[in-house]
Amino acid sequence: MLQTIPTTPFSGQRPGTSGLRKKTRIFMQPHYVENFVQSVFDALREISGGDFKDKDLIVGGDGRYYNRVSIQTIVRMAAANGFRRVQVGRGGILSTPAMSAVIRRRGALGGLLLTASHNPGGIDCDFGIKYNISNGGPAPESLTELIYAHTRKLSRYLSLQSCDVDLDREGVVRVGDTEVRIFDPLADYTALMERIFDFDALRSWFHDGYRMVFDAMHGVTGPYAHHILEHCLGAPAGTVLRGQPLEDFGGLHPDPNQVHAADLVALLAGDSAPDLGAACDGDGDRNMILGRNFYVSPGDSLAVIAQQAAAIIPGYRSGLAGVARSMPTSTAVDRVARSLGIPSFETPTGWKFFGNLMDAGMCTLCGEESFGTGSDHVREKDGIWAVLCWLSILAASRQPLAAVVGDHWRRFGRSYYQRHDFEGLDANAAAGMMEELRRRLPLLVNQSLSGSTVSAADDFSYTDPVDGSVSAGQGIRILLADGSRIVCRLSGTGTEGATLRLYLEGYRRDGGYPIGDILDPLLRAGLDLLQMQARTGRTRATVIT
Ligand code: VG1
Ligand code: CO
Repeated sequence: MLQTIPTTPFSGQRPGTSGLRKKTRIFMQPHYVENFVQSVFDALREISGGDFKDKDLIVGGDGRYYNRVSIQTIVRMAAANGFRRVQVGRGGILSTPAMSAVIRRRGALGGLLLTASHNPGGIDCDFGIKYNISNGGPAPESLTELIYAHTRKLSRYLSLQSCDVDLDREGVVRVGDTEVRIFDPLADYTALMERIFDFDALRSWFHDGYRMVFDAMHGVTGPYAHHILEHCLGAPAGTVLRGQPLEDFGGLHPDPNQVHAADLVALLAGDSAPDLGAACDGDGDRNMILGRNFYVSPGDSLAVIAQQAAAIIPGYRSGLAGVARSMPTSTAVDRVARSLGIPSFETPTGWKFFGNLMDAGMCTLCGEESFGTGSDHVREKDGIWAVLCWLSILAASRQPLAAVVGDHWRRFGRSYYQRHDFEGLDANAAAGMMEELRRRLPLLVNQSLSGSTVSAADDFSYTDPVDGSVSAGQGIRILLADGSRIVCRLSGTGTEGATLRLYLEGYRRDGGYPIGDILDPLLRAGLDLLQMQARTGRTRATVIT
């Protein structure tokens, strides 16, 4: 029976860098999920002017606490809102890149993803919902702002009375007039990977005795990695660590970086280290790549993949149309683009800004410094895909990973790179610090800084070359004459206080310097400019990656 349930708006339901992310208990308030989901549906209806009777909605999540409850709510609401079909990943599971692949392959209107990505999960941790559009990518800002506008004026939502759907049994059931299909969350994604990569070549790498470990961090990639690496590619059992998705990620922070995946870093530094180490985040869109005693920075990873893809990965044999990176991401890929004679785009932070470029055929590969790498095979960053790229690189070269990156540096030089995160800052203090620096930017130009001179200082504003939309206030960047950069911005994914990210990049022809020699002076300059200690009492970052 259809129900129209009266409700009142919640404040703060504005999607951030990647969907709506809050403490789980906030989502657990009565009507909270319902209000947001109804606002998504109302916004979609406003845009299309039509109904959903010939439309499919895909639903899935990273397996965190409150995933299953939210999915049942969404199924009932989607039925009440008149969708033709709702397709749900078995067990409520879908990685972010798999969601993107499924939406595209099945011609769905879009999908709702239950995830707070790399944020910890559990009743006292974080939860999130994001909507992806029919190209498979995150909703663009025009849509997220429209959704937000609806959350502020919502007065009712639609649902219907029906029992829970069995999420663990594949097949078709009906909820109201809507068909609900529970499908295998691995199939579409695996098929896509088989189309892009030379699975025989990867199999032979394992067959010849090379070894890797993959740390799924108890996130959503466990089942994908077990299936693709161990089942399809013949990697021995035990290649995948922490492969079972857990509602609280085993109490860990499912964030693949040197800090939160320190175990894996230690494993790769040990005596019997494998040839390749990799980890993905909670929802499977981030990746970290390690060689024996060697860490590949995300900017270098993107650059090396861009340089080699056409030669060694069948899916890119016809070459790359262009590459893109978010503004704070290292400029390493720009040098590769120049040598390939292809354009390189600089976008604001967040994968949603790559979508238009890829849809328009202007860019094939893209990446972010935050362990995100991907291509136009989907419209999200893709952790397992990145791992398969590196497997392809190693299978082709048969060299240690460190040698591959060393060769790259010898040819292109090296962008020394670090991000310093200052987490849990007082929100007003953080905003004030940014505001004050923004005000002083014009005065910095031509001043000497960190052994060089400031050649430009601005607050990054992006004009989308496809639709002309403008996104301003996307982060402060201070460019030095020697090619170094200091960038800072406030995070849009945190759920507590404010996080300030300070990004440092220094370029040298020689790849062999200790990283601190190049970046420490830039760090000091950045902290001084921000007046970090005076304004927040902090002298050191919470997390350095
Ligand atoms: C962070 C990263 C950004 C990434 C976003 C979503 O955003 O810096 O590069 O796109 O997370 O990634 P912010 O606004 O906190 O800096 V994920 O894996 O959380 O979807
Ligand atoms: Co993620």
